[in-house]
Amino acid sequence: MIEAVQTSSQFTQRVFSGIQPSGGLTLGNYLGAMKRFVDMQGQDYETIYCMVDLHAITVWQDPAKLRHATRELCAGFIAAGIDPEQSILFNQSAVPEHAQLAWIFNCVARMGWMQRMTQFKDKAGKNAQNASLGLFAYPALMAADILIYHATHVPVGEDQKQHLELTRDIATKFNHDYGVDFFPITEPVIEGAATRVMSLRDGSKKMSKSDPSDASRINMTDDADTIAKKIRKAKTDPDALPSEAKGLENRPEARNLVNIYAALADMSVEAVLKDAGGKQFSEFKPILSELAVAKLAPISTEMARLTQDAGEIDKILDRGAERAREVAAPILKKTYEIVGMVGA
Ligand code: AQP
Repeated sequence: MIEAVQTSSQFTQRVFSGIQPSGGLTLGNYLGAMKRFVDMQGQDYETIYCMVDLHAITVWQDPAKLRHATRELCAGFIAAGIDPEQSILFNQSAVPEHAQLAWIFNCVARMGWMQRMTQFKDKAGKNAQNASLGLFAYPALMAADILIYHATHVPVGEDQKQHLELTRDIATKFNHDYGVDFFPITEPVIEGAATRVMSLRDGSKKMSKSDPSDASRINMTDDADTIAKKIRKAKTDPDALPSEAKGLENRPEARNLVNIYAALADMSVEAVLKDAGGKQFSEFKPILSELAVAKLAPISTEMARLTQDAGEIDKILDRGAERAREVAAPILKKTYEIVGMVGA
């Protein structure tokens, strides 16, 4: 018989989020995710952050580059302010419980739910028949990443909202199908000025590490000159900046640069426009570059320094995986019991 399980109100306040080592970190990843991970550390939550390498291989990755990107991402987390003692920091494949729970969730999620996922449609493009099965199943693995820790809060960028809704649907269906209150209904935390940082070349497209155009994004490894050059060349319109946020409507490129400034400066968009309203981009862009370099250079310098010591990074990841398994293993065991698996 299944023992009584926790009720939702008894779940520990626990934050989980991850980033794919599918290339270098972008300013979008930093402002939309990592900077906010740092803000949530040391609050009233346990914080668990992951390099989601199993997600990265849903699209083919060169093995040597994947190894490097995973270590560099770990260095990025630390350089941005994640303390591997205070938070649990590890890579996904080192904790097999993620993939094990994902299989259970593959059997809970419905084909129709997965077929509605816009990220799959975007990433698979016109050639969906040739996309990997893993890319299609990605959101079920993401649900497992979150729920294997009974995470209650997940800070993400706007692009992950639909996957978070699916995570809630999977938890609800599992709880309903097995008559338990075992998995929490996780809250997405999507807030701040930079929940969707756009491409510098096209204000209708998300800034992304896999965009073929390097000029479309600021990489966390870019040096000061490169950052300044990319901002100087960023697409804009001919008008001056408005002095109120509603003046940014239908001006996606202008809105993007103002949002980036606001997020980097920890200011509201309104406060930025109070100062910058009336300025031409020729005047605003250098101010933005200066701020971006001031905020990002210390992180990229520290990231480069830490990345050089692969042995030290591996030790941090190993220790993080050990701590993650201490949380994940009992939750997987209980899930297996609920589902009716014998043994384990
Ligand atoms: N442009 C963005 N603006 C705000 N947040 C963003 N995130 C990603 N891009 C932006 C957030 O970063 C976290 C980690 O994302 P990910 O690496 O797991 O995958 P992704 O969302 O698919 O990011 P990319 O850069 O576009 O990667 P590729 O190109 O490999 O697909 C998430 O919280 C995401 O919301």
